[in-house]
Amino acid sequence: MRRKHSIPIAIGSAIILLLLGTMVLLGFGNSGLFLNRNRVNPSGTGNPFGNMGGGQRIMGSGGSNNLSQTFTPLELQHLTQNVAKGATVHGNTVHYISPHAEIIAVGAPPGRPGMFWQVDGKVNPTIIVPEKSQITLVFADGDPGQNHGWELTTAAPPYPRMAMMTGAVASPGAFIMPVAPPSGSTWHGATITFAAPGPGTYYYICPVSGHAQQGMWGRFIVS
Ligand SMILES: [Cu+2]
Repeated sequence: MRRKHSIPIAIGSAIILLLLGTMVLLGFGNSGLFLNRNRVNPSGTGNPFGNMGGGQRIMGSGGSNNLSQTFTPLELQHLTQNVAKGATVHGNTVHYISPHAEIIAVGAPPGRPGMFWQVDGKVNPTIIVPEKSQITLVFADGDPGQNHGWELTTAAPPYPRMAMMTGAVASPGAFIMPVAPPSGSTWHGATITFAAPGPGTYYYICPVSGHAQQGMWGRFIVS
């Protein structure tokens, strides 16, 4: 019995080894299949940095940023108007009732000087989401001449110049590599989804050096 099976097993093993070898080669190539899982899904549900976070620091993680999504200012305005359906606004606090929060974060769009976030139409608002929420974050850079990214961090202000080196990404995938500034009415950005971290206070910042320090941050509370 053992002998009869040994030849098919040997052939099977050889095929599996060949396949594995091919996959490893592809995975390390620049145009490798495996890099695709890091791309932002243009349909808006991708999780481009799902392999980050979970308490890991993100330094040295460059290279997987892909400018795969663009918006017009008008599109972002419409998205922002939709947010009101799942949230209530008191002063400068946006309180999500829905466990599926959709947040629209625009980096320093024209109309106001300085480094700031326009989130859900407000300037650096405090965002409150219920615990165990699933969050969809639509991000775009509206700032002519400046790169911006987005990060949900455990680090509290005041921020040093290299704010992204302090604390950790608060939830796996809650990070967007900096994108290019707008070209005309084409604004670069990305959409990510991530699970709310455990109850507590976190902060959304721009990870580009100096930007959080200059005011590009807001509170993010999970209650
Ligand atoms: Cu920035």
